[in-house]
Amino acid sequence: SWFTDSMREGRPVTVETRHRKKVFDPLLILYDVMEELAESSEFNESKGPCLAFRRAASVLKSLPSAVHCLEAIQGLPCLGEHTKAVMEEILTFGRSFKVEEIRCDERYQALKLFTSVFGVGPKTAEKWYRRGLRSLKEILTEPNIQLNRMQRAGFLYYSDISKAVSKAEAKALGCIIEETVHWIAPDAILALTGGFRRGKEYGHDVDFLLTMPEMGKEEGLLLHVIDRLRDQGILLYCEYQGSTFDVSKLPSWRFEDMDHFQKCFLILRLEQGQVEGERGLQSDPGDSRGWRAVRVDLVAPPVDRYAFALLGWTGSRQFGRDLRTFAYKERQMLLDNHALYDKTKKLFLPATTEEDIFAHLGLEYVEPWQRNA
Ligand code: 8DG
Ligand code: MN
Ligand code: MN
Repeated sequence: SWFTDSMREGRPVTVETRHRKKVFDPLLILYDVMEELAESSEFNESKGPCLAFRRAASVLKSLPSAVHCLEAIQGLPCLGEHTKAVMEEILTFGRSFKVEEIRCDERYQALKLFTSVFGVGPKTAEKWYRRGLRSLKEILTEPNIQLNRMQRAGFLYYSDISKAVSKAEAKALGCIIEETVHWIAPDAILALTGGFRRGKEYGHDVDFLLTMPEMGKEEGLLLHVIDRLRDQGILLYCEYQGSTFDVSKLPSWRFEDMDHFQKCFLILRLEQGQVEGERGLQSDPGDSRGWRAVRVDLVAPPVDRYAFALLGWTGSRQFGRDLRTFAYKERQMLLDNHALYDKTKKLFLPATTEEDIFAHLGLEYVEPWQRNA
């Protein structure tokens, strides 16, 4: 089917596979430490160190096998003295005291907990922490806290949307979205993006891109899709954002935040019976309601930007960052989710496929499953 075709591009990810083995793997511990250090720097608004830790984590993720001595990580890029010191600690003591200190930190714990709620960013989390709040229950019972609509949905569906989405669940959602989109517009173009396109087994949401073959026809599509999902009774929450895309703007290679395409962040109701392999099975015996809430992102770029949007939304975030940096530093080109601009020739380089973009950059095509940096 359509979903299986999208997934065929996917392959298993080494670090994910390793996470499921319960053996002592210093590299895996180091990877987790680097991710936590990155998150902790993010809370402290230390952007430089945060990116350095993320790059280090990304390099570690790409290493294929277990490492049992420090020499094995010598000479690798993006691994500084700090990383090596942590690795030495892990190899000697089996753990890192530095990261354990961070894990015990009250502020870190609170910010991590608060930002795990859909709709709560570091700023809101910090505000709550400063008010002396420490638990989700305290947030919900504190009379002076005003939650916005997104945060209310985040709390309402907290346990469901903090649970990982499986590939089978993503596939079931893919069928629902496809049926809905093609019921409205049979010629609509739909693609699975995000982690599942990269072949990941689990994700925190399911991401899709949709457009129409004729320019401008995509404009009304997303709102139609939302209406149709509501009519089917499966729309639990919808945050819609209209397009703010400006064709004359140069792409920004340091692009980090939201792109300007029309999009929506949804929470959908997924019936357990629609998930392959779970028919008649009860995944959680305590939970008999037979459905779960899942986060879904839909993005609708105009068709002439489709390839750029697909490349950007397929991620990973780190891969996107690395590619944009490469374009800028090595090719004097500006790349983001909307366009590619050649600074030397002073012109926009059009693309209809991801292959076109890699070709413009003078790179060989990189398969989605190879973009798990
Ligand atoms: P996951 O859901 O499995 O946890 O991972 P993911 O699929 O890689 O992450 P994601 O947060 O769902 O985002 C998918 C990709 O889209 C990610 O690599 C970064 C990219 N991306 C953009 N723009 C935006 C945006 O505005 N919001 C989000 N959340 N992601 C964006 O290019
Ligand atoms: Mn995703
Ligand atoms: Mn997403």
